[in-house]
Amino acid sequence: MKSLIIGGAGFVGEYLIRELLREGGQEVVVTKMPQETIAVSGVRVRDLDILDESAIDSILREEHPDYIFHMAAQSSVAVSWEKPQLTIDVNVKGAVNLLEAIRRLKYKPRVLLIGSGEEYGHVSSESMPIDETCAANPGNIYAATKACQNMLGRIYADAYGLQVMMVRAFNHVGPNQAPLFVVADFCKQAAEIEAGKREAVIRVGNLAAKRDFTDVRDVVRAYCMLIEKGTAGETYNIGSGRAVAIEDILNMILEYARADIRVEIDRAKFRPVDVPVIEADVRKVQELTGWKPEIALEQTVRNTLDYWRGLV
Ligand code: A2R
Repeated sequence: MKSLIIGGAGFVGEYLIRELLREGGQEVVVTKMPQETIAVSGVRVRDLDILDESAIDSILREEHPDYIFHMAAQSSVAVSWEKPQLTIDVNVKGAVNLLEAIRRLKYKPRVLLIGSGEEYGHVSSESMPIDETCAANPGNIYAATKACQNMLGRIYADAYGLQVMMVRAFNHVGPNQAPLFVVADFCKQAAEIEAGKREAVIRVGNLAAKRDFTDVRDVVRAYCMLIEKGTAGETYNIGSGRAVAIEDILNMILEYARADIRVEIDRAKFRPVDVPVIEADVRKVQELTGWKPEIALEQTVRNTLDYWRGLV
């Protein structure tokens, strides 16, 4: 058995590598961008830009993977507002490049396309928690590209019989996440304050937004279960099933911090459009695989804060 992780040098990729190695019994090949490094040993690493069609073809033909996890993406909502063309190229064209290369193979690997809970966009409170039958109504450019990837995945499964499953991952958090994302951002600021490297003020954006946070280690366990058991053409939500206000997470960090910290609202951290509440209905993945999250949010926040303490 062989797994190929495309875009494995990112935040989630490294956790997925560790999970696959922990499970054992298979070879793991990971692609990364030329300038990136993979910190985990025990895997074979290859360079790949997902926009290079012929390079994808070569890798698939040479490696002949049974499982393909497609993680390569421009993954930040904030960056998607700044760089819409790049986001569309990497997230949409990149996915099509991969699907086309798979279509040309003489066998059918099982493929997981990683999408986002953001795809659902503005959903009324009566429709919470959001299940997979809810229509996508993306509220930002990143979400639109992931909704497009989802539709393409289903079409390739239906039209060409590709063994493609789609996930919509809601917010996932943990140590090593870039501080572009809210929990990492707050923890980094708190750790810098504790270390005396900045004044005792955390700058925050929209605290009222509620999101469904899951520890990244739980998320990658779900990916491994789904690539094995998922039904082609189907979409599966991955989340905790519980929306938490950003303010509650901030309060956890303030409580765990070893310093008195003031909070200041920074309008620059607000997004042009922000969705007020996002909460997942995760019964579909649970019923199929028995997966459920095991790491409490408090634990994830503590681990993330400790990670940033170590770094600063
Ligand atoms: O942008 P970089 O240099 O950090 O590289 C990212 C990589 N990537 C690409 N890989 C191949 N060809 C490209 N043209 C390309 N552009 C970017 O994908 C990075 O190493 C990886 C994505 O990792 P992160 O940005 O850390 O995302 P994360 O949190 O690991 O999320 C994985 C998946 C993504 O599809 C997200 O949209 C989804 O889960 O939530």
